[in-house]
Amino acid sequence: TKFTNVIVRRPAKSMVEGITSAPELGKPDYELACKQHDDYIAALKDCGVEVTVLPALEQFPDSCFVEDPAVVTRCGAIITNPGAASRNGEKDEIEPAVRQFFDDSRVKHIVSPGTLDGGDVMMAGDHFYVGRSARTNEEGIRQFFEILEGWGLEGSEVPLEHVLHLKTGVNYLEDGNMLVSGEFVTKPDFEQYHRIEIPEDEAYAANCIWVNGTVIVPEGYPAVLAAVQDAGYETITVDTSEYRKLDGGLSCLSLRF
Ligand code: CIR
Repeated sequence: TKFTNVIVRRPAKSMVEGITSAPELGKPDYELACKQHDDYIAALKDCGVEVTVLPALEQFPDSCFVEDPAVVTRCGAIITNPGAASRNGEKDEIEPAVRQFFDDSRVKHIVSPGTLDGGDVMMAGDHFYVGRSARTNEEGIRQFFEILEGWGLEGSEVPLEHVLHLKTGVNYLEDGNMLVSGEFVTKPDFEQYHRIEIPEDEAYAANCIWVNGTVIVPEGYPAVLAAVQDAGYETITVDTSEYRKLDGGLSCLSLRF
């Protein structure tokens, strides 16, 4: 795998009204979130990718989390049907940006009653793991697998018990290395990988991203940083504290392809 392009979207001031399961963490600070977003873009550029920066969308408080309304593979793009009502319209906003990179024949859609959030999709080579979650339903997964098959790719479903999205708890670092936390430590689906286990108190940092040999790690999680470095990766840390307040992390903030 090698990524050439990344799409991000600037956070909106309305992000303070974004969906969260952890209101006790407080509302995000918009100015700080912008600074963190700048740092995120800089880190991505250091990994050698071209970054397309889309403008903020005030009508969608969670729209900086571009990973959810689309899944982009080397074969084509899938515009999803996001499972949260306040986010569903984000799919129409991401589509034109994705179309800049793919011919019409290579852009597919998940349609109602199927729902799917890109955060539930994890690519490991030509295999795609899809979490069945509160956002991603059986019909959405069925449609997704049908599209993959048309491209000669394949997938398997992973039932989720505790986390919002699949990639909240597990992320593939290429080279057979899988970062796993919580319910994913023992799931048979990932037995075949070299699993790097994350301590419970650093579970948030399971959401790291591999970009062309470098792993971007959220700032402030020393055990995870050490484990990723021990696995042989160059690392860059980026503070995502303001996105964490909305259950979002490093992977959620970009489409990488
Ligand atoms: C949401 O609940 O949809 C946003 N507040 C967070 C989305 C995080 N995205 C992701 O894990 N891919």
